[in-house]
Amino acid sequence: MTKPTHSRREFVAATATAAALGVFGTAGLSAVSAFATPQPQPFVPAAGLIPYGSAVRAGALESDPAYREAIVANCQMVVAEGEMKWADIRPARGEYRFEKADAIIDFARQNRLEVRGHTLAWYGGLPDWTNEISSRAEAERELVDHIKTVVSRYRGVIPSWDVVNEPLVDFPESAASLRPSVWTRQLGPDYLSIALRTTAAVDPAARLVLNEYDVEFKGPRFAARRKALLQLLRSLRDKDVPLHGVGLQAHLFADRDIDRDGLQAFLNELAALRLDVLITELDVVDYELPGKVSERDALVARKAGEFLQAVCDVVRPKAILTWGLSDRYTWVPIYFKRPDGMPNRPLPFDADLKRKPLFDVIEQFRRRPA
Ligand code: 9MR
Repeated sequence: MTKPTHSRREFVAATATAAALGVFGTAGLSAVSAFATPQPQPFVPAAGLIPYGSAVRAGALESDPAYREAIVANCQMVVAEGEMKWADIRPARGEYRFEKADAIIDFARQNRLEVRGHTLAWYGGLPDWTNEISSRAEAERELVDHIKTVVSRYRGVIPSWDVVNEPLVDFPESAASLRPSVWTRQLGPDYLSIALRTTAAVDPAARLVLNEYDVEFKGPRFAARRKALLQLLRSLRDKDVPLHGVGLQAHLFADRDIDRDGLQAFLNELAALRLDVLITELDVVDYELPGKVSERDALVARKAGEFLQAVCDVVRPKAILTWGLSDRYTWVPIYFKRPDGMPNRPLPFDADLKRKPLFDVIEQFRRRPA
């Protein structure tokens, strides 16, 4: 692994105070009560840098020491790629399984990393049994029970949650164009306020985030998404529904243009609503890019740079997370395999854990003064 340009030491020093305040807790993790630490203190990024983090996989953290070390060396924050989704936590009705989620918390605590929670109310990542939910009362009971159980377990440990994930259809007409799911079928748009209000009630100190994708590009579909999302955010605000931030997933595509003006106008509206901006799942889908690796890596970094420039020129994101650290573990080939059969390279480190130009671009924006 190449030596990172910023050291973990900086972060550890800056978080010593937070540790002293009990942010990370000291208890073992075998008992549920181990998570019942005091309310989270505000996260203090090293030397004013924007904190950087990555989605992680519990299995890989356990089986792959080099990957684990790379995460520890380069991240200040982690988010579970799947282990806190319904499918993992609720494999069967009435059953909660926390082994894998707890393993990530345990890893983060041992290495003084902050954890973001992902995700509580989503149409995806649901276990099959949720298809049997057949009434409004049952849906509300399951959603509320899930949020109460999961959020209270990690109260004081997870200071920021992607409560709502991907609420809109691909090409929305308005805020009413919610993506169909068991939640919209049974609860309609109320599922959003139920999820957000329940999370706030269970952990009043948690920062509540609505996480969405495909809002940064040029073209009518993306403009419609920004417009519908703003409408949705305003309607939540009008109803006094608690919400603190918007997550821009930022699954960028090398062949799509960033709409700098459209994105900045959107971000200015978020600022007017006093909503935080987080970059939550950055990566660059490279399936249509040339095969030559150096050329491809440069184009991936350039695309991310264009996006980060557009964002950071108008707001300072509270965090920048990529959806994985290394090309060794990425969701991209599930949907976007390259036609030439070469492996995808969407992330800041390659499959051998060597740093790529994308890492340097992120680093450059993290270091920009506030
Ligand atoms: O990367 C995740 C993949 O491993 C899972 O199979 C999938 C379904 O749970 O979700 C992927 O993560 C998604 C994230 O939760 C929400 N935004 C899009 C991400 C990539 O598909």
